[in-house]
Amino acid sequence: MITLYGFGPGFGLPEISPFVSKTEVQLKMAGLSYRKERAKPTASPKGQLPFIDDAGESIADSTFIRAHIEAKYGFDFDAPLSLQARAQAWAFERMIEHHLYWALVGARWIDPENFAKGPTHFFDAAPEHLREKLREDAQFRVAENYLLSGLGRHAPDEDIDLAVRSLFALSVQLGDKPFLMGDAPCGTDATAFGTLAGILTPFFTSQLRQRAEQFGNLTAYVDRMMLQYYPDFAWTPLRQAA
Ligand SMILES: N[C@@H](CCC(=O)N[C@@H](CS)C(=O)NCC(=O)O)C(=O)O
Repeated sequence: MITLYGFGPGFGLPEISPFVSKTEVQLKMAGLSYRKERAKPTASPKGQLPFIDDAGESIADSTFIRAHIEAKYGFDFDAPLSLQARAQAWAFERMIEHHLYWALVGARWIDPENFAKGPTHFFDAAPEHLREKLREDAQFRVAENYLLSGLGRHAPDEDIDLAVRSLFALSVQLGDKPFLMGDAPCGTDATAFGTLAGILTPFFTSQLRQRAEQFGNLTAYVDRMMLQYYPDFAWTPLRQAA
């Protein structure tokens, strides 16, 4: 049995981390049974979540977990795709994980109101005399990474404008197809879903979310994916909420 280690539900989402969501959806796509446990990133061999334990073997990083599933269980996430479409799906995945994801991080961690509403609560169980310091240190570390990502170097409106270019690219790629690369889901759909749902969750208010909501096909896509992979989760469809 596979154990998936993640953060768990929160922020109006079945899983708060886009990367853990990606892996969870890929486990579902592959039809593998798994159980899920909460863990701290420090418990992971690579210091980040997700990681999995598969019969005593520990695998960290969502992309290596995917490779493990493909190798061990013979499941090809991109089975219907041509070689060129596989290359495009990989490029979109890199755009989502290395660009769009950072805009989500900025909206959650740098925006003071969203930080107070969300990530600050990661430290609620810490001893009171340490709590505020732990919060400040974590926010500082994330702000540093945001800067290093490149997106955090721009003025607040500029980073959103850049992120919107990636949203536009995704929206154009999706068009009126059910999934990013066609009629069937592929591995990158799990990635896109994790990050888009994280941006669009009604839990946080942000300029990024407002701009993302303008892409009607992306909101409908998140609603569809949520229904398909988390049918029991209490998600108010974005189209209905708008
Ligand atoms: N490349 C990694 C990225 C994972 C990642 O960034 N995880 C974040 C949560 S979304 C994390 O654990 N952050 C904690 C940290 O970096 O200390 C993957 O694909 O799994």
